[in-house]
Amino acid sequence: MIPDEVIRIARDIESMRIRGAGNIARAAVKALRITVQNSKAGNIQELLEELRNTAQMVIDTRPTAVSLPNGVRYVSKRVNEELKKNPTLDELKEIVEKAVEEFMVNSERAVARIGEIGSKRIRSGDALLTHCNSSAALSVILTAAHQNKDIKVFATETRPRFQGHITCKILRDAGIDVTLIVDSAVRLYMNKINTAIVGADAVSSNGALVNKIGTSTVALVAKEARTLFFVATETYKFSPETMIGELIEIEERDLEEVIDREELEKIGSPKVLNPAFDITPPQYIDLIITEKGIIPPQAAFTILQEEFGWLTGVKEQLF
Ligand code: RI2
Repeated sequence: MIPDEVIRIARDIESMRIRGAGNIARAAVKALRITVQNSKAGNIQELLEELRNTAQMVIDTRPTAVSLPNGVRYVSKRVNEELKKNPTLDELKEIVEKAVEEFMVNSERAVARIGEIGSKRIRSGDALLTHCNSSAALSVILTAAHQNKDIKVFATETRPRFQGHITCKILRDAGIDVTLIVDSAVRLYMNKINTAIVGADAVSSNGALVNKIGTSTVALVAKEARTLFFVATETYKFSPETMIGELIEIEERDLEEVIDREELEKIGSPKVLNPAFDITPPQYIDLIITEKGIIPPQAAFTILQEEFGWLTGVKEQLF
């Protein structure tokens, strides 16, 4: 039986009530803790089955964000190590709780570290542009502002969900000079921008970025205008599956996010596509700011190899 609270978390991730690649990973990992706390398992095998069910449920909510499986993997790896020591049921539960706590703390620390590292690349007087709402990208911008650097920020609306509004609110609350623009105005203002900075939902082994729909247009326009394009991301958003040739699935969301049914009928019911993400090739990315340091996109493979070793291509068993 999957606890109601876990089902609620899965629904909230799906509906984007909980959103942002980092936030959803933390919510998924928290769901594992809730599973253990509500467990009815009488033995270890039953507990592992409960954990597997929760893991599958949260991973399936949003197919693009690799932070979900990677967050779950973090906990699963600790459990698998512990299993070799023949733990009791209670000891195993304790390991899950500890691993969850560790993931929470480490992932929050990573965002702060990305801010410290990335802010060194922001100068006083810079005009920045950001797309969507990324806590990693905002960490860089907010840290630069805390260092009393005089910056202004252009924030795109980010149709269709308008996450740009959240970005504006956060930056305005921090007293930063922010201008909201429609997504299609990016080219008009790009010549005024020193650096465009965005987050990541996934980074592939060749350094390509998967991020909110419209990101690749921002990167293309930045390249053409000779504006720097930075990505701020924790290393757990790098996709190990891409090392063995898997493609990152682009989530297609409900058309009603784009247009309501009544209006759709009025305009003759055309087909509607609503991809949540797009792909920016590595040659459009100047650098990737991670908690481990600044890397060129070409170093993505090294990060993955360090984190996951050489994959065999055999799908690993979670829990
Ligand atoms: P942080 C978001 O996805 C955006 O695409 C954002 O750039 C990315 O997650 C990373 O966000 P969505 O949940 O983890 O809005 O940096 O679809 O907060």
